[in-house]
This record gives sequence, structure tokens and C-alpha cells, in this order.
Amino acid sequence: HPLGGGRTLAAMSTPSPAMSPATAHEATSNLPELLERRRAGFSLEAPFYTDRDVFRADMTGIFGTYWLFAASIAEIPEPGDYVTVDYGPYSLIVLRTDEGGVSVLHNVCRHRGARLLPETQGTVGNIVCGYHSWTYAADGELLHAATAPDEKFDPKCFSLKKAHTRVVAGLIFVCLAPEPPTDFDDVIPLIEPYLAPHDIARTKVAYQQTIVEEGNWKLVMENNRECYHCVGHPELACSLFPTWGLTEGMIPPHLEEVWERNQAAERALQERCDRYGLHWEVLEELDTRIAGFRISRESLDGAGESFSETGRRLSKKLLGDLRDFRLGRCSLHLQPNSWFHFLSDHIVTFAVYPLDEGRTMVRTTWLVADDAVEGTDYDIDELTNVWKQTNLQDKAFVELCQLGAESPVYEQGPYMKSEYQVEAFINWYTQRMREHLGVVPAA
Ligand code: 3BY
Ligand code: FES
Repeated sequence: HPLGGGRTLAAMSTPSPAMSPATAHEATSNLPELLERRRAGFSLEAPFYTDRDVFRADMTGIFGTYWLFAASIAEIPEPGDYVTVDYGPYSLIVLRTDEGGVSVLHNVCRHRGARLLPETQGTVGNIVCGYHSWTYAADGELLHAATAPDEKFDPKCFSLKKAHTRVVAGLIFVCLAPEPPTDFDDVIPLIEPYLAPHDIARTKVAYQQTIVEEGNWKLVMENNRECYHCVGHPELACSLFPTWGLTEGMIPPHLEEVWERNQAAERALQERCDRYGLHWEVLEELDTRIAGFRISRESLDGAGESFSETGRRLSKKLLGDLRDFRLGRCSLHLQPNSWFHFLSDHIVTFAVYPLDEGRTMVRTTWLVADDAVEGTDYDIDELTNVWKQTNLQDKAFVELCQLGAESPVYEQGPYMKSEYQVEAFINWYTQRMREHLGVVPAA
């Protein structure tokens, strides 16, 4: 198996209850064994966050297998525009074709493997390798290889490798597996009606922030999936109810007042959505589906319009054909690497790109209506303030957890009720990895 631990699955079928948790400092851990003995309701053992071999297995078992968020079409508005996105060792070119479609190609030359486009974004006609100038069309076809004539050389055999692609309401998803899981195709019609009214095709990128967090990609995802820590987000808490993710019976005394306000705002929002024919119901299948997701439209505090100190709009132009600013936030959480907030006046997309076992790139993109004028309709600093601050606060939390996981005394801690979505993410992850490695969980 990929970790070369040398033990067969049969030999591991009876884990000793006395077995102590593996720490970051133990010799390379045996991933099947760690997956087999995972303790439900608790955080993962340290090697999941610190071990290079676990990271490599994540890249094959998760990032090489499932549907991933790459970018939105607003990032590549014109034919020839491209962005490159990297997931661990994989690098992809996401390109707008002359026909207006999206082509996703592996960023690896078919001659001797050179990275073709080293920049994170740009515009190309044909794709020309910087090493020996092999030249590819936007669809990956090899057009030209400067060489002496050789009958045995057939350019048709050396097209760039393609990734599977789905564009969902302007969000570009990729799958690197030879055969993509089909379950995502069942999720698309569920989420598309929530997102489509915000019409990404008629937005533009107002701002993009790329940060590197010194933490494992799973810590970045876990942190996103709970608001237990939201007191650490004073700017966000002005508009995003800190009761997010809680339900009746889970409300601590200090949040009861906020909960009442939240509930009233929810009812008002739902009535408004019904009037406009907008979906608001929570659909949640975070670990019961291969394409784990959660989508909803939820109210915002204050004026209820946007992520600002007062809850008031941050751009004066409504998106798409929306007719009201008070539409709260349509939020989408997807396993394994993304989350989104679609508001009436702007959209924020978040993409997680793992770099190595201890570092993760997080890219946040703010989209506004394509006819919104900077300085007149929106101010960049005001538009981006809440999530810029929140991302930096989250980065600090993630980095504290990575430091903790590196300590020899780190042990798995219990998830609280309000962290059920963290647990769902970890359940999703461990289940997918067990399937990948053929592990049967301990009884
Ligand atoms: O961005 C999110 O979707 C979640 C909601 C609150 C905490 N976290 C930032
Ligand atoms: Fe690309 Fe040689 S490696 S042309």
C-alpha cells in the first residue's frame, strides 16, 4: 500500500484498545491503521496533520479522486484568459476557450514534463512550453514540435492531459480521476437554483487575496466548519449571526438574545425569498454523500444586506436580476476544498489549495456586478474588510492548531455539538480515505 508499512490489513483487524495515539514525532505512521482505529466524535490523531506520507495519500485519495473547486468564470472573462491552480503536486491550467467554454488541462508538457505556465494567471493564444517550445492549442492538442522529420512521431499522441470539468452557475469544478464520481452530477441540480440568480457570468473580480496558512489543509477546512470560535471574529460578528450552525436546544445562555433576533430575521428572510421565488431551505448532506455539501440562504444581522459593520450593502449594484438588497447570504459548503457566500451585492468564493503537510494556500475572491464602478458603487477596502480580517484571524487559529498537533503531548479532543460540521467533514474524509485504501473500520 502507499505507505509501505509492510503490515497486511488482516494483521491489523484487531486493534489493541491500549494502543496509545500516534504523535507527530513517531516514525512514519501507518495510515490504514490510523483510519481503522479512528475515534468517532474526536479530532484526528497528530500524523493526519503532520505526516508527509499521509499528505501524499490525501493528494491521491482525496484531491486526485473527488470534485474540487478551482476558480470562477469571472476570473477568466475573455478567450485565452487563464489561471493556474495547484493541489499539492497537481498543477492545472483553467482556460477560457475561443468558444466561451472552459478547458482544464494539466500544466505538464508532454515532451519532458516541464511546467508549461508558471504564472498564476495570464492570457495566452497557444500554450508554448518554455523549454523546447512545444506548442499546444487551447484544447490541449499538440500543434507544433520543432524537430527533424520523423515518421514515428505522431503529435496526436501527445496532447496535454485533460481534467474533467463542470461549470455550475459560473463556478468551475475539476476532477483529476480517470473516472469521476457521478454523485456530483446529482448535487448540481440541487445547488444550481440557489446560485444562478446571482449570475456570476455578469460579475467581475473586484479583489483577490491569496494567503498561505502554516497548517494542514484539513485544519483549514475544520476551522471553516464551525462558529464556536466566532467570538474571535469581531468584524464578521456584526453581520454574521454567531449562532450560525446552532439549532434549537444548542443555544448557550449568552447567545439567547442573539438567537431570538436571528430567528425573527430568518422568518422575515424566508417570506421575502418566497415572494421572489428564491430558495432558502437548508439542504445538508455533508458526509452522507460522496459530493458532501450544505447549501442554504440565511439572514444577516443589522440591515441584513451584506458583510458590513451595519449589515448595509457594500456595493450599490444588485447582482443578476435580483430586486432586493435584503437577501442575507446564500452559503455553500462543499467537501473537500471550498465554501462560498452569495449575497445580493457581491459574492465571495474561498478555495483551499494544499501545498504540503504543514502549509495551505487559501484564495478568497470578491465578485461584484460587472457594471459596478470602483470608487462610485463600491470601495475596495470596505468591500473586503470583513473577510480579509476574518481570514487573518482564521489563519492564526489554524496555525495554533498546527503547532499543537506537532507537540508530542497532543491528543485527540472531543467535538462539541456546535462542531457537528467539523465532525461531518472528518467523517467524510476518513470514509473516503478508508475506501481509497480498502480499510474496514474497527467494530
Ligand atoms: O464562512 C463560513 O461559512 C463559516 C460560517 C461561520 C464561520 N465560518 C467562517
Ligand atoms: Fe516542454 Fe521540452 S519539456 S518542450
